[in-house]
Amino acid sequence: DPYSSDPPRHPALRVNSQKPFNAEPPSEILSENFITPSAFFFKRNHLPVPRVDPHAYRLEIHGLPRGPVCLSLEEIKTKFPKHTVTATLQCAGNRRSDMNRVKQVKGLNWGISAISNATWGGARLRDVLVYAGYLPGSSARHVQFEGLDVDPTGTPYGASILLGKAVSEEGDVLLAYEMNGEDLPADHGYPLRVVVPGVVGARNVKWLGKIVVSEEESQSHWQQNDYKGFSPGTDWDTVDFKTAPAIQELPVQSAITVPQEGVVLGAGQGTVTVQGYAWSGGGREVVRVDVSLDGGRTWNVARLQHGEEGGAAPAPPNRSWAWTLWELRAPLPPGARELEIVCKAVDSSYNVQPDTVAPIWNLRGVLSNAWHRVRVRVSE
Ligand code: MTE
Ligand code: MO
Repeated sequence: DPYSSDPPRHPALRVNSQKPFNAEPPSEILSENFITPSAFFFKRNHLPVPRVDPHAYRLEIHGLPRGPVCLSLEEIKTKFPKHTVTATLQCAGNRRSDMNRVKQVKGLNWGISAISNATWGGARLRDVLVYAGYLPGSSARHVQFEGLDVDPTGTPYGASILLGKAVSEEGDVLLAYEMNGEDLPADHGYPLRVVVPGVVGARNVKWLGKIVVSEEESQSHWQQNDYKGFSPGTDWDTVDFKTAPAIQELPVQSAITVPQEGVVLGAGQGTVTVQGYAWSGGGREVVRVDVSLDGGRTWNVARLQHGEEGGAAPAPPNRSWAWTLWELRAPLPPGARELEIVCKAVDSSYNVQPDTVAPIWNLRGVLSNAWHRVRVRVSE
């Protein structure tokens, strides 16, 4: 069993698939902590977790003038300044279950918790590429990553990002060896992973073994034939993956973590407290979250918690990599026996979420970011 050396996991995780291991935390845990504890951080593995000996570990870097370059873990930790970035990772398939309710899609049936926020520590990818000889003006456009996790044919997980993002001083792309102040856990890429803030989870390659600077995107299945968006009218008989770009930055997203669907609120309390998360890709800041208690007829503005309350410095413009937690306390509408709570976020480019999911349905169930709706009852 290639999965026999997978690490132990927290029993509270909701398991979507055991082999490979895919799981999300109970959603109310997400809004309890600005920084998601690593044990509860969602886990998305396509393959068995590779067990890597940190002393034998080497990172190979190809495609640059001084290359190929080979670095040990110790060299990555000592040759380059350590940089920390608080960044949210979201799987392209987060909230896929909403799309499944419209029409069946292909993929893991994620709820609203295939998203989490951590503080990552490591070397800047930019510094490592400059060390390997990167100079502006090269004809390369992409940085490809390969994991040490392999399928039964020996093919590794792979993905790529734009070179411009990788070398930008403001891109904050890390080769991370720490998550929340500790060594990366096995599930999250020990001993080294890429963290590409603002970019879909799939490009944040774990158990990083190789970097290739290239004129071409990664040729991996996951870059070429997966993680792309299509029209609701495209089905598996007609889809041509070459016609759509690989997902990089994700669209604006939000969801309600508290209360949960179907709970009964006590009318005697007089108020309702609604909590959730909001986030947008590309470093766009969440500037507002609107919450409705009546299915979207009337709206209230939620109070935003950007992370500064936890002592973090405010994010520089266009570098809002971390999510925003939010809360609304509002009087219960008099006489209401049922509430349809809805949330929607606005980002710094004034991008908004679509009100319903059917018009953005796609066969792979990615980019599911319609208004989130939760129905609750109010006791007599
Ligand atoms: N990297 C490798 N090597 N193998 C993988 O299966 N999964 C990707 C990405 N990096 C994956 C990977 C996907 S699809 C996502 S959403 C994120 O890792 C999940 O990161 P996490 O498990 O740390 O939450
Ligand atoms: Mo993902």
